[in-house]
Amino acid sequence: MSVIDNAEIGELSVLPVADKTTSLVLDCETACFQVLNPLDAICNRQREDAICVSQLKNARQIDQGILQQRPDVKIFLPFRFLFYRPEEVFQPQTYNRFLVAPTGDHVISLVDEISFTFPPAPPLSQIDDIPPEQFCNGDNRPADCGANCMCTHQVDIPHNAVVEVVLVDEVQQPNLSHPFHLHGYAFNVIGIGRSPDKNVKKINLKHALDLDKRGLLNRQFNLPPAKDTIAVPNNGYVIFRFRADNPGYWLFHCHFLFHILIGMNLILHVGTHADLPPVPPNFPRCGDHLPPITPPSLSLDSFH
Ligand SMILES: [Cu+2]
Repeated sequence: MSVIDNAEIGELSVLPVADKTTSLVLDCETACFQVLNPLDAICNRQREDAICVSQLKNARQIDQGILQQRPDVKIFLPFRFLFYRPEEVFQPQTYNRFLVAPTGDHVISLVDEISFTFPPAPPLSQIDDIPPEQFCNGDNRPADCGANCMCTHQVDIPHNAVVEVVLVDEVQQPNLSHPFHLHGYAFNVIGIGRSPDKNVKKINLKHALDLDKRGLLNRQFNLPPAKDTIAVPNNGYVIFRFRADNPGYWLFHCHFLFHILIGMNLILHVGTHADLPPVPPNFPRCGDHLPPITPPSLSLDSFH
């Protein structure tokens, strides 16, 4: 097989080498190419011109713990955009970050209703330089955190736990699949799909939880493939699992750079500091170097 990889958008086209002969090309006018992860995928249905990652089989043996019925930790992560009104963006004496979408909308991103902000120092080597109140997650939101809740989103995971993550696309932009990437691990893709309920036009966290409770999230345990990046079908979901055997602070984020900048990230914190090697002597240190915010002087003196 030869493979055409459109890595930037996470698509992979698979072309059989044998089809290079003229007769075969003529024979396979309808289904010569199979696209991996089509933007309009409904992965729990077979089709001739496309396959999903969840329909691939792993060539290696799978950790049996991954295949057990119930994972040790299950994390639902819905993600969406939050639309700003102009007066919310331009607040005096603030550095407000936002993305201007092709529609002209000013947006930030939320994962589990939190917009990620990077910590002022690296947690791996300078955890004592980060105020504990900087960290948050869906169960521990800062008091008075508004609709654009900004903090360092971190989910704590016990060392060696079997973890299941369910990503739910609440952005629902047609022809846009957010490619989520996890540092530190390859995970097994257990399921990709969209709601089987025809009456539900838009999936959300509540509906995904309900489907899960009713056993209607699509999961398959026959040699689930290993990946470290997965495209979430728009208006759909992805389920993956991994064994948390690599302690540390691992960034998990959409791989569109402009989505990283507006908060479509979080940290999966595996284990404790006792599981980490000591920081080497004289290891370089850094901070955020954020300059003070001062209002511009309007006096004429500033022009001379
Ligand atoms: Cu994204």
